[in-house]
Amino acid sequence: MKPNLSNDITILTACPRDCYDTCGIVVTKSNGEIVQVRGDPNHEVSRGKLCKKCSIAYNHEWISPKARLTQPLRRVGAKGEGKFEPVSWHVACKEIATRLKSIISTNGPQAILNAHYTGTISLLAFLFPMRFFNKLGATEVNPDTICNMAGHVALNYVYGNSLHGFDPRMVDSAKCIFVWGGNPSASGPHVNQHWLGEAKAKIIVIDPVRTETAEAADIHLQLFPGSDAALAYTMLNIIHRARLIAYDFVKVNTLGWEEIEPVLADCTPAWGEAMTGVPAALIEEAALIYAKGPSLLWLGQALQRQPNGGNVMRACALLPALTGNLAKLGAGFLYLNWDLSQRNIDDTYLAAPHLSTGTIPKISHMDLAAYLEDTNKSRALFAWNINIAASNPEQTRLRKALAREDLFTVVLDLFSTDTTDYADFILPAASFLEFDDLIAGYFHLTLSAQVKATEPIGQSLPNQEIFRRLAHAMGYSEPELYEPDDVILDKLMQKTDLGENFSSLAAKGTMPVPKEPRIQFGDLVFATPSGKIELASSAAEADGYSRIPLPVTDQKPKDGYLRLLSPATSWALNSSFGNVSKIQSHAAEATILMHPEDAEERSLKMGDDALVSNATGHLKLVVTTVNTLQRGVVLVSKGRWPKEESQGININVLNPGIKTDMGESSAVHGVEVMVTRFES
Ligand SMILES: Nc1nc2c(c(=O)[nH]1)N[C@H]1C(S)=C(S)[C@@H](COP(=O)(O)OP(=O)(O)OC[C@H]3O[C@@H](n4cnc5c(=O)[nH]c(N)nc54)[C@H](O)[C@@H]3O)O[C@H]1N2
Ligand SMILES: Nc1nc2c(c(=O)[nH]1)N[C@H]1C(S)=C(S)[C@@H](COP(=O)(O)OP(=O)(O)OC[C@H]3O[C@@H](n4cnc5c(=O)[nH]c(N)nc54)[C@H](O)[C@@H]3O)O[C@H]1N2
Ligand code: SF4
Ligand SMILES: [Mo]
Repeated sequence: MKPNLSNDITILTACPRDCYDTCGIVVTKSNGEIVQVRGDPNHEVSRGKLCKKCSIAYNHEWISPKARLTQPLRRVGAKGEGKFEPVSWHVACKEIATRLKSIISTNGPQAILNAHYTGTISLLAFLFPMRFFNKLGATEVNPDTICNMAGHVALNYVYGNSLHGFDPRMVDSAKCIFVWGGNPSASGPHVNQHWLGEAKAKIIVIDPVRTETAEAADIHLQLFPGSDAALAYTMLNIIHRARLIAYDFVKVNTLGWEEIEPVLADCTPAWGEAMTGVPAALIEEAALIYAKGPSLLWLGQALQRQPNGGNVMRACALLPALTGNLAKLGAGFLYLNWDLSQRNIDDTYLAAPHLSTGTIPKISHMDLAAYLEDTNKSRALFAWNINIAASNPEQTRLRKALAREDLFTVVLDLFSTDTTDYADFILPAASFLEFDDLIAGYFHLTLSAQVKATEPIGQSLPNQEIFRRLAHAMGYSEPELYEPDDVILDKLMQKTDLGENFSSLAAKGTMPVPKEPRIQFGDLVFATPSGKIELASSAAEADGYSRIPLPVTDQKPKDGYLRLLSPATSWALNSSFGNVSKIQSHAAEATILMHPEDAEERSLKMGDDALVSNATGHLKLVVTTVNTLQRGVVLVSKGRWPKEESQGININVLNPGIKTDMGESSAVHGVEVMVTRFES
């Protein structure tokens, strides 16, 4: 429907997807119906345009009662068959509570697993349900282990903080920006186009793939995957020889330089070239530009999705400290800007950990399949804000475990996904267009109002309301479990010091928080054991790691194997939008990108069917030869829905769930595969 401007009303809101952009949105309504969802022209990030995937999805499937889940459903068929009957909220909550109580009395609450992540990052829908799980005492599947835990652990050893990045508003003061292991051309399209694209600084991209971001950069260091620590050390060797180590800064603010310095001698440019595949002269050029600064270092999340991801992150994190590119204008590093306390938002208040009577047990997503197949370890599973059957490793093993008749499974989602197909109860979640909330950006330091533009579709409810109802059915009495949204939003707004309440923020859409740009670590206080930047870390050593990061690389793939990267694509947001029909037609068939010589060596050419396999699984993919990849590396984008594919599986069927060196996190870019001709 085209908007009819005379009767239209517009509502400002924002996008709560797990994305660097956090776009401002204008929703246009005509005669009570949403007729258009588009970018807010006055929003600094979106500037009137959403990304292509959201422009399509938010104007189609996301507002369509036909596409959405509209009522609670109870399983009638076999597990995984996807057959359900509608039931009332009352019946669903009552039966779920009865099962949970019986499991708690026979097996204890830790036999209930709570899997959740960032399907939406609006604060209430993301954090309020934790109040219920804290009270329940369920085992938490440690959320960040599917994404970025190794990086958090590593940066905490060095700086005592991983969530407090540079303030992107300082970009004009920077002379150099490193984008290391991130691809904003897919994963943050507006940050890529505007923030990076308009920066006056020299842009240096470090990525094994010539992405659009790399293509547009001043320098692209196309290294072998997993060789980043060696590259960082080579840069430090160059910087050291050029006398660009910031000794004054290092002396006062860091610990362990005397342990790093002797290691640098062997990390010569020639050695670096051999270890990383990047020409020595290019490493030299990039290192000197960075060291002279002021420089910003963006540490992408892919950087740590490798077997040695924690070590890589610690090695890269040496650069700002040793060159003094920190604690001043135009300098610093950013992993995620998601320290909510910077915005005076108290996540402890939102999640209420005090409701748990003991310590909440945690497991890694890398162990989820193993836990779910073991009746001693799991009797029930909750999955909300997450689509494990599409996005978790060990897809075949996981789905077999999810098919266990006696695994009581409750899934909350907007759509009927591969994961909801395994549920005993599906609970329909309301979308971000259907309830008020707050969104904190994780790149830009912003706070946005997520504003209810319409009633929830059908009987769907926001996550937080679903867990209020479940708390009631469980007979819980703690008032925290029932605190209403508007009361929480008011309390949160009062504490932000913005001088706004929810409605006044809603009228503005998005505000910068803090109001003035801030310098990262401006007070030079670091939350490490010593209070300094720990280049060498006794805490890491006590945890069984080396005291300093090591100049090592991953082993090259075994004979005949290729390194598989499966990063973000601009057509999907993780698995979200895998069901959107217009996107499916654009994204066409699932392909594997490869270097033409790797293809030829395997008697494959453009358009051929290839069998991609390893010990974990196999998958047929269409070959696309490209000159953006180096030899030995293949790429398959993440985000397709298994049930929308002719083979009923996606790339995670090949993902063995290798753990990173730190944080038991996903080393998904460390997977190795064989590629051969597909013979039917
Ligand atoms: N091969 C490979 N696999 C990967 C990755 C990779 O790089 N390669 N990346 C990994 C990473 S980094 C991540 S973060 C994971 C994430 O992977 P997914 O779990 O697929 O993440 P999303 O698509 O963000 O969201 C999950 C679900 O949340 C639902 N949702 C949206 N809003 C709401 C809501 O308000 N309430 C509820 N209950 N549900 C909602 C969406 O419909 C969607 O089905 O995938 C991991 N998997
Ligand atoms: N459109 C879109 N946006 C997204 C997502 C999405 O699925 N689609 N997912 C969201 C989520 S959950 C996350 S976590 C972020 C992730 O977004 P990013 O932080 O950008 O991470 P990835 O998409 O995993 O990979 C980014 C780049 O890292 C490169 N890379 C792989 N291995 C290595 C390596 O060993 N060294 C180096 N230097 N680079 C390497 C890949 O080639 C790729 O180009 O994006 C978010 N935004
Ligand atoms: S997914 Fe990212 S780019 Fe797309 S609308 Fe949402 S915030 Fe903007
Ligand atoms: Mo992620």
